[in-house]
Amino acid sequence: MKKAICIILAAAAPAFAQGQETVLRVVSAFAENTTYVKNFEPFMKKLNAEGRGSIQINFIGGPKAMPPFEVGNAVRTGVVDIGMTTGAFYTNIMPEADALKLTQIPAPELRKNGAVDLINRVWNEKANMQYLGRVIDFTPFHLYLTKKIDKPDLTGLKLRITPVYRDFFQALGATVMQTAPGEVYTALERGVVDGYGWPINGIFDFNWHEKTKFRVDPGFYSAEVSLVMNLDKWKSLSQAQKDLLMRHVIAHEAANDSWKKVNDDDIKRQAQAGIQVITFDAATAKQFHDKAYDVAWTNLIKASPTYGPQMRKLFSR
Ligand code: 173
Repeated sequence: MKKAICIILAAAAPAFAQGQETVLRVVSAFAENTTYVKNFEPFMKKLNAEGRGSIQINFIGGPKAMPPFEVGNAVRTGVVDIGMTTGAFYTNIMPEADALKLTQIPAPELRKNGAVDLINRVWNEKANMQYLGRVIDFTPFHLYLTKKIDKPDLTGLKLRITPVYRDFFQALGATVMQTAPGEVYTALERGVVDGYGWPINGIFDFNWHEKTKFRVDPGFYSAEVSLVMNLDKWKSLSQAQKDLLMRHVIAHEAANDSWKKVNDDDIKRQAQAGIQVITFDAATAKQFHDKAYDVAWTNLIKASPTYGPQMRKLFSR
């Protein structure tokens, strides 16, 4: 008799757990009016519609709510539940964060080849984060300039950077200055910098086209923006809540090829805005591109001798 009651209660437990609605507080390292947040809005809408009674997203805001370089720590400590941010913005937590820009295969494949498991081992252990999934993919970074160069020599140029570009631009001779995206326009306007690193898309969100004369091709790396979640909060979810959340994340991730069109459109728009493209001959272009990866992997492996080599193996084509 006792046993029967236990079985009934055990069977009912998931139903009770489902009955509790969990509200997840989300902050973005990118501003509300940017393409990155706009692309994320349908995700939140769909999840909130389907997650009624189970999981709800409460979008707190972007850099007005929290400085972009603090989002990682806020997720780590549980001040917020989920951050939409990029690894470069939380290298203060661990050097491996910035390695996500080095992936050369699409995010859904990284789930299959074990890379996401490796990411989660590191993110769990070092950052108290659960890595949920990638919201930007298929998007290279570029160097944008106010002055012309005719070879990949950045000597004498002062460039706005984040950790994404620091080692590479310095290896090419540049002087660098780190700023949040929100400070780039003023830095350009005042002539404090001669250029900046940024993905192929998005410069119009900040009106930087007004101050940009050149873009250097080829691009390099793969711009990474992802959803990361406080690990304790993740563990507190029921299996049904985790499944629901991940189903939406994985569907969103699988639709990331939409960025290809965004990027094509922005390339056209940049040309219309009068931004000239600086190119190199094929051999020099390959050197430029390869150097970006060599410099980044060398430094990552130095900083992370255990995980760096494993990441390189699973992230590279
Ligand atoms: O340039 C940056 O601020 C940066 O590091 C970044 C990373 C991913 C997407 C967009 C910008």
